[in-house]
Amino acid sequence: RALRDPHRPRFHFTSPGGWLNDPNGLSHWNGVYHLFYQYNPLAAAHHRIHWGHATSPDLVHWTDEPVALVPGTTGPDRDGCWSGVLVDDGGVPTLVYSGRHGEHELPCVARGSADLRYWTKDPANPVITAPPEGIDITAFRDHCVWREGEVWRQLVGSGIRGVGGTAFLYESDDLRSWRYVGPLLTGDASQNRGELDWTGTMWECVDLFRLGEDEEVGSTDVLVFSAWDEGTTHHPLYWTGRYQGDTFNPTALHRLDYGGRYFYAPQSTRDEHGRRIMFGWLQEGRTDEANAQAGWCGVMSLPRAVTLATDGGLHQTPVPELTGLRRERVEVAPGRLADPYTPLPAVRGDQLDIETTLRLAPGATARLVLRETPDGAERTVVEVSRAPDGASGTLRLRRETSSLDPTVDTELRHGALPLVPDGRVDLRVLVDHSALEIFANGRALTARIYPTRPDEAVGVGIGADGDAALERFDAWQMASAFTDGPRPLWP
Ligand code: DQQ
Repeated sequence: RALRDPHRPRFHFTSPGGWLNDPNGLSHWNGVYHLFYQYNPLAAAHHRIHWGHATSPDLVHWTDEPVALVPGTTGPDRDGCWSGVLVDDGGVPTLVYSGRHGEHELPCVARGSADLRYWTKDPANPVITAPPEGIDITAFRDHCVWREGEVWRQLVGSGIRGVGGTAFLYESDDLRSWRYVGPLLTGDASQNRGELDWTGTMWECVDLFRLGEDEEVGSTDVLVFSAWDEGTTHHPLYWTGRYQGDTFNPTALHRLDYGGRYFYAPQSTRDEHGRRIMFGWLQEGRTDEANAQAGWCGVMSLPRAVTLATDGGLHQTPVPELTGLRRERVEVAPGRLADPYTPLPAVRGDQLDIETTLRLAPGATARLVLRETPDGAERTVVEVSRAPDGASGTLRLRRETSSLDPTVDTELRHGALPLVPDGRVDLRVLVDHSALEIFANGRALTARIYPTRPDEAVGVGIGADGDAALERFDAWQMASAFTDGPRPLWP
């Protein structure tokens, strides 16, 4: 076991030790944010999953709470308490989650104490005893539950074999007895599997919400899911469209995060300020052996505020509360950017928040170099480009030189960048040891990087090919997010 793991983030939430995956039960309850998560406290491996729990007054500083759900010694969740949600059942906090036994996963319910610390499983679990009859399904798990008029409605993630991923709709008066309504929407899995918006053979962690709900007109419904196939986690996607009656009429399919599986199984909640807040799971990009040696793995994303973008997609940005972790600030003077890039000796670090505004002429590419060693052998590069015709753009994360360790994932990540006609790019980059979150004009790209000389890989630079200008550049060192002091570097 490594006595010191320099890849462990400090202002992203990680578990105290062991394995972490999906965010669960997200809620803002009497002024406190609750983050539950898929958790194996015993080892950095996905096995007999519990629900971990942490609370925060501000989405930034986190305190560990007792483990919320432990798999039963017998019963429907004896092999794991898989993903689910928290709802307010007339003042009683109630969890709906997937109990796993053998190869089966079925919906289970637990009631919480007023402080959301202690949970009692319902003796009637599982509350749905079998998937819909007569349908050949690929899987059946994960839940989205909401109140609609006098009834509860629930989506369970699934897939119809030979057709595609789906979400089954159910209805209930009491969260205990459920009537099957039908598939809300079904995808088409016959598309090329390699495509970055392939919808998969199963939809994990479906999340349905309305944006712009306070306005009479202009609201959009969003159905988020993670495309899965035969044990492989592909990427998070979302449909925009209209949820009405028992169906969802899609208008468009979008990629949620250009990092693909590095921002997986997201879940969102509407907080007490009316904001749509989303978290996702940052998977590791190193080997299972490296995770086991580190003794911890899995990172929770920073909380994102999600709103409607002018092009009909989602605009994502880290919540403003995160600025509370900013410490020393360094500013870089505006000017033209040089080819290929200029080191910025004043901006060094592996725990940084960088906010910059760039202006790209048609055909130009601007780059931000991060986590560079003094000899340049390791470096990670964020690139934003504008096509020669000026109309479209691309966001790229070049990780091929991010690590000299041949066992870590260094694949390129990229996606479309919306560019207003004047070529302006608002770029925000958060570097937290191995965790990297990039936001460019509201589009997100999340990934992991593992330099082999992490203490030396602290250089930052900025440059361009073609005609690009720097209009603003500010960088801050970031403090740790844990109220009980930083996570130990060894669990
Ligand atoms: N992880 C959970 C499942 C979910 C998957 C198991 C997504 O409930 O489908 O830990 O990462």
